Amino acid sequence: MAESQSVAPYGLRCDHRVRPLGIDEPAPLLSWRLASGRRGDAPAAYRVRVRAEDGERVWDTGEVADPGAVGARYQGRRLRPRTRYRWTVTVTGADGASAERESWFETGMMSPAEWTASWIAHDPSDLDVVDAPEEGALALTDHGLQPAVRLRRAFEVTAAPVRARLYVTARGLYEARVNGVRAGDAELAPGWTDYRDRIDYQVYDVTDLVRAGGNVLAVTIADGWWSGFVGFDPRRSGAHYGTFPQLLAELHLVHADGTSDIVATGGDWRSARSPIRYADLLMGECHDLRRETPGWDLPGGPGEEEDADVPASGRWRPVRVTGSDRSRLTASVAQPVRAVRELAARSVTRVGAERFLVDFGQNFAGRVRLTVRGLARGDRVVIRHGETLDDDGALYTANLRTAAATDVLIAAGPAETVFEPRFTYHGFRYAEVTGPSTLDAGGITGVVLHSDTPWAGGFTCSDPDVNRLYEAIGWGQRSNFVSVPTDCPQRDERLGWLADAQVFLPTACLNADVAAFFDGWLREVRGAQSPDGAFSNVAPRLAGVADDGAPGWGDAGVLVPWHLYRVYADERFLERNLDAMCAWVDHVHRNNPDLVWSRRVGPHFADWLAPAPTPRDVLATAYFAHSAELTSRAGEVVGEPEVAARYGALAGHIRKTFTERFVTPDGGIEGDTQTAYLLALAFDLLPPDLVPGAVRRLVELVREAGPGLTTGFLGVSLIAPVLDAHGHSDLAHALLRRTEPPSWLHPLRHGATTIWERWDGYTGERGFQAAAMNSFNHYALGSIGEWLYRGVAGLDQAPGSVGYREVLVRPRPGDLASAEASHESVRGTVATRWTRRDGMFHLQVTVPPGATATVHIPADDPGGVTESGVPVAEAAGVRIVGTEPGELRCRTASGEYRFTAELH
Ligand code: RAM
Repeated sequence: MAESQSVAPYGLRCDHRVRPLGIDEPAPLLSWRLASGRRGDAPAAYRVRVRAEDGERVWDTGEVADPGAVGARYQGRRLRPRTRYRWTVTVTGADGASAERESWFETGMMSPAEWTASWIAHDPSDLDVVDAPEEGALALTDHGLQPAVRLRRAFEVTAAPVRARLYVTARGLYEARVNGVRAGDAELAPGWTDYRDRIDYQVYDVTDLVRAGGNVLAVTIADGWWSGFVGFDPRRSGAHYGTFPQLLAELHLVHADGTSDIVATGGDWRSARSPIRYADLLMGECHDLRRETPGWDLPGGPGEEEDADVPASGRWRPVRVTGSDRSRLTASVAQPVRAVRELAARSVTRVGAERFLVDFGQNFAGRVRLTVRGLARGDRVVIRHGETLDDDGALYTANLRTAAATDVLIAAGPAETVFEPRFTYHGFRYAEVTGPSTLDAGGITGVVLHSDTPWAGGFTCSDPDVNRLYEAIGWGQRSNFVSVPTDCPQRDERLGWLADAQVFLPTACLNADVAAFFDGWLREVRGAQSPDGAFSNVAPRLAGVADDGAPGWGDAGVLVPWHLYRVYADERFLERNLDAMCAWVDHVHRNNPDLVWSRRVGPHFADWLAPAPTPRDVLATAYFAHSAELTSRAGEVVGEPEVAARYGALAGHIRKTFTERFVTPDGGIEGDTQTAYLLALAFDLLPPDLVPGAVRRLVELVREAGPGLTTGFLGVSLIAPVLDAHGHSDLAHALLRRTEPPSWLHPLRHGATTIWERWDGYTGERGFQAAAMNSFNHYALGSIGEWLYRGVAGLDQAPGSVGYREVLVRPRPGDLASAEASHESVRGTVATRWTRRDGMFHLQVTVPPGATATVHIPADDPGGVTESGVPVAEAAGVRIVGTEPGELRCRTASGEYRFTAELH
């Protein structure tokens, strides 16, 4: 087969991950991106072939003529558990040339019946519970903190296996080792799910770690979300799912002769308390290095024999078997949390005899790695974390509420010691280190943790402030995509709030490939739905935050799958969620038969933290209409015409009610707030004749405010897109560049490196907002990121398009000199770049193979626009589709285009 110079697949993924281990899905999606160096290239057909590792051909699609395809759902022979499958995709271009790429995926256990392991734990009566550190003024009513424990099992093999896989999870958090070497690089595994319903397990390839002779599988487990502190409810602050951590693991060894062995957790394991005196996600972690027992994770290490000389605290004993319920185990579908990058200390300042203040220059989620020497045995090093400094330059921790966020090291002696907590993370920019007599910048590093969703976007423009805003938005995403999308990483909260996720999702999807991450989280959203159809406010659901979903919060259960479908062109987002979407809309409808959503509104957060409150019924009813509409569209996509018709009709009725109840004949909306108009316009609630009046009033309100915004969490995500869609991108730019609060640039003027929870988290006049709710790392207000790509840089997809099949390029230069954005879409790279110089506008566009683009080129003289130096009318792959004053519109095939227009 001739390797083509034209269209070729790359970026092969299975269920949105690259070469995943542990696929439990019986029909995973095999997908690829497309690239080509030639303009106008398009795929004509694809062929996918899958073989099991023994060579058996399990699937061959044959040549499928489908120029739109960038993936195929597996429909071959039934996949076997714990098996590697190699697959190839061959893409044939319209020119007849073809190119092939190969990848693999490996199945997991696929069924609970495949497991043999039992849950094991260290005898909980041997766990000495300590009080959490006092910093943070804890009300420890229901539990204290307990040590992490170690569990181990020695085993012999006669010859090194040809393959070894560790299938492992915990009720709690685990870190597994084979012969002293860590298995994989997942952090905070198995991640947070509602453990009552689902517990994720992970799979690691440990073939290189198992050897002939004696081996040890050794695992440390800690409380984590299972039995540690989670959330903010003082009556239910911790131990939400259980009271002590437990482990379940199976090591599968496959030998050269085809036989296999399993080393599974069970009564033959031994356990001991670890030197980690406690480890908690909110409170922090304490390592007592005096209790370290080197070699505990190696063959022949402690634990093999009863050792009467070892103090009780470190004695190894038989584990307790706590059960064998494997029915809730599912392979994790998302990328794990990883230590993704490291930040050097920007400065280390001595602030006391043995006290230092470290600035990492960036607010983030993670922890520090500290190297110290010269400490006496028993000396303590205490590391406190904070997002900012108070007006006296001291670490500010009041906004952490009860989260102590304090790590402690107890030294064993003067030798150099490296300390990095394992089972906690904090949201911070600054660390205060008390204990060592010296500390320099080389001795401390910031370790950034987040769900390792591949970064897929970029944006820069000629305004450095806007670039800093973009960076802050990205850091908000990194800091809060930690196993689930959280509101904030620092205080005693860190919950998967639905509205925050919903408003930020479009930005998140442009920044990174979050398909697998949200696929995982949507299981929690569905799992948290009440029997009568109410989505929740947080997912995973948590006692204490268990009311019905509020308008805009619960609706995320509809909006999120819909948006993911549009970005990732994977219909399963709708198939898997459609029933839940219908149940949600039915629930709201059942309780509000008059179609004004005023009952069962949960804690009605309205337009949370908005400077101007929008009437609750207006906001709720707008969301009701929108959810009904999207449910209808979802029904249409997945081939449920009855659903499409029923919810489509309902949406129409709600829109009518909305207009009758809340809209005046000239397009004025009850409450007369920016958000009221934004919701009505964004969700298409108004009859066409009322739209101009509503837009006019919105524009007045924005102008009257400064121009400025008076929106909260919900309204803010709509303001720039709606203004832009109605011809007022100039105002969107004015809001973007505004520096007085409320604005995005105001926090940056006060040193922000992430997005704040509140527009006025800190002001020059008033100082800090109330500490009870003042996060400096909340991504919700960062939803403007979407418009940086779609508006400023002009990188978008057409309204009806799915998976960037129809790219829309419509830059909004404002008075900027340049901007550029790129996005690694499911189809391939989409990119725009424009500059404005000497009265000329240069626009470069990249369209992936198989896609087309509609390009709007701002031009004083639309007739004079050129592409790569020739008049557009003569350019290959370009067709003029419209000329308006100040703009030329054309359609392009795939490839790269360089337009030039006169623009003064
Ligand atoms: C706050 C959270 C979250 C928001 C809810 C309503 O506590 O920070 O961001 O969605 O309240």
